[in-house]
Amino acid sequence: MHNTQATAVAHANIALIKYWGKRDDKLNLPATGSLSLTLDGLTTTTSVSFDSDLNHDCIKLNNQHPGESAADRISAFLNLVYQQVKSTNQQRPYAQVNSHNNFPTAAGLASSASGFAALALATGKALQASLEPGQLSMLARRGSGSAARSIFGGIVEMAHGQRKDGLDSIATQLHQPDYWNLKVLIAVTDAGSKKISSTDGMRQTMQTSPYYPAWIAGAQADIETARDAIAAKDFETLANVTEFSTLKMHASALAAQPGVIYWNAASLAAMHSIRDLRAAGLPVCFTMDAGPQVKAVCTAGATSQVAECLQQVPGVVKVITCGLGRGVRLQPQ
Ligand code: 2P0
Repeated sequence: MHNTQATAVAHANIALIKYWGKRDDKLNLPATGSLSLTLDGLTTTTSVSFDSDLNHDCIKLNNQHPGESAADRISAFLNLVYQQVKSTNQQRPYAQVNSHNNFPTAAGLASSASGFAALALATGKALQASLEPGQLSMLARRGSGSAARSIFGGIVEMAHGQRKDGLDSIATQLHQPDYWNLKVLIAVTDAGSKKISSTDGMRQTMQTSPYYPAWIAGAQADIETARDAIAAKDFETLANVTEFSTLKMHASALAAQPGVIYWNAASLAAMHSIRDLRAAGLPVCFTMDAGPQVKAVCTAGATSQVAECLQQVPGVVKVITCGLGRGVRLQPQ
């Protein structure tokens, strides 16, 4: 190998039924399954070029050198893909990695899902391997649990899996992006980066929250409820179980020691506004992740009313509207 290059594009995703907690740290296996929407609006484009003339990895995220820990995480991921693809423990060639998000990373929106999904495909291709979607999902999961879902477009389910080696902890597509015209409106309430990472928040919850066992106990039933509601296009049932899952996830985190609080005043105000809209008959519900942004999920016809309402919530600085997006793919050279 002298110089081999590939570029891949992936979208972020938002979980309706949440992943929160791990059954294995090293293999990054989730303690629960999850169910998500892949978002067309939030896109990462990543190119990987292995070059035998390099004497270290050259990594840039949005044209800047990332911090040491982010760079180490990416180099470790390149090692993993190389070992899997080449079935070897030999030292790999170094690589140049350039990754760009079309959304503000500083807005506290998760970029690890789209980031590791794009990196998995670009790295595999640059190594001249053709990886099946299931293999890509497994690799992406090692980078970040939510990245396993961004391999696929539309509506996606991530399996908890039973195996210790994680071979069955992969995502699959439930429905294509055009199956249901749903929109996700992201109400940005804080442009700063998040204070407690998902990985740390999960660990603290698992280790100290008395509500963690209850969170785990109900997760599978929530997935089944959501899967059935989606199959029937029953928005109301989907809305109820979506809010149930996110509120239970946050309740378990809030009850950790010390409590993990991702919400700010505007987050709470936005959740109330969304509840008010639903009470008035609009098909909309909320979900929140490991940060203060609130995501409203609605049917397409409700989009403008939901956007107007969110824009008026005190503390909401920006609203980003997304539809359902495609899975990871290569960018033609
Ligand atoms: C989710 N989140 O299902 C949940 C809900 C955030 C809250 O997946 O430790 O960055 O890298 O596997 O994937 C974010 O967690 O965590 C996440 P790691 P990740 O979307």
